[in-house]
Amino acid sequence: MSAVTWTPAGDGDYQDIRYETSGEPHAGIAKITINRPEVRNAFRPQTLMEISNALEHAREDTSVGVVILTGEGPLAFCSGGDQRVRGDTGYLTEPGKPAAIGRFHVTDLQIQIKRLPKPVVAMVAGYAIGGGHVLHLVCDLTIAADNARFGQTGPKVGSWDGGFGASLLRDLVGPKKAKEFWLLCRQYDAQQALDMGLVNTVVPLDRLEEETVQWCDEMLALSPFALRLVKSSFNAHEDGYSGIQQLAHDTNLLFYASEEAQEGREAYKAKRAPDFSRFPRRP
Ligand code: S0N
Repeated sequence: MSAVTWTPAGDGDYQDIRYETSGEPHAGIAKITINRPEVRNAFRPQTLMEISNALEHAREDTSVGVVILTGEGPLAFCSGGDQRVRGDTGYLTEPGKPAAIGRFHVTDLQIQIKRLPKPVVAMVAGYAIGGGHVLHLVCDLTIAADNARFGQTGPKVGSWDGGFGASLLRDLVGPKKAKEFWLLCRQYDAQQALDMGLVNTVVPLDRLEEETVQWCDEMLALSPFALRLVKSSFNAHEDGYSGIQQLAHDTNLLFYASEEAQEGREAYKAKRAPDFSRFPRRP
């Protein structure tokens, strides 16, 4: 496969991430890299706000069809919440200020990844641990390097993610194994992760990006609207009314292109009664 040329994109002044898009012959991919290798790519609120901003760019950019989420370097995808800025009421944007109010910025980001109408692929080298493990869970696909290690540490560090961290993990590996993750806080290697259905494939570390880009290229050759609907179909039952809303609004997008919908719009603008008589009442 020919090498990928990555070009910085988005707002360009990120501190904690890199946001890049691919050039020909692999155009159509946006890559978000958590760039805090000194802490195994742990995220602080700033990191999460920047990933969120980059995802919004990827969503709005009609040349982008697939997003890769990854971590800088071979040692970690992400080691979860940066424990140095964990306050008494969540994670702090102004660490050191005794009165600072924290929150979980990661909640919104997890939902944003799940609802993004383009596939998101986790490209995992090294550790995907704690909240970093949950980030790969919410991605649509996971390509793992052979040095990848997966696990939850919550009960070790006095926390847990009973939302996606429990439910999506249970969906993927079954309830007994998911409880093992959380109740024992063990780590699992890439082959174990593949065997339990936690990742899509495992490749040698030096082929990780090549393989991930190949999977992206395959998706980019497919119908973008069909991929959008496939993703929202998987999401529909998990996301309650919001999931159904996404599917429903996607059907609106298609219906707007029809003469039947346009008759309603044109009649309103012309201040006349709409005439739907020429449209079939489908069996
Ligand atoms: C990743 C691990 C296994 C890597 O081990 P390794 O390779 O031996 O490296 P270390 O020497 O341990 O680490 C290198 C340097 O990086 C720092 N560092 C690593 N991880 C973190 C981190 N998460 N926060 C801050 N610093 C980190 C090390 O301290 C070391 O620094 P120096 O060189 O200065 O000593 C290993 O590092 C490890 O186990 N890390 C901790 C993993 C962990 O427990 N993460 C937090 C788990 N919790 C969450 O992620 C919760 C996230 C969250 O936001 C949330 C979401 C929903 C609901 C609740 C929560 C919640 O927080 O409660």
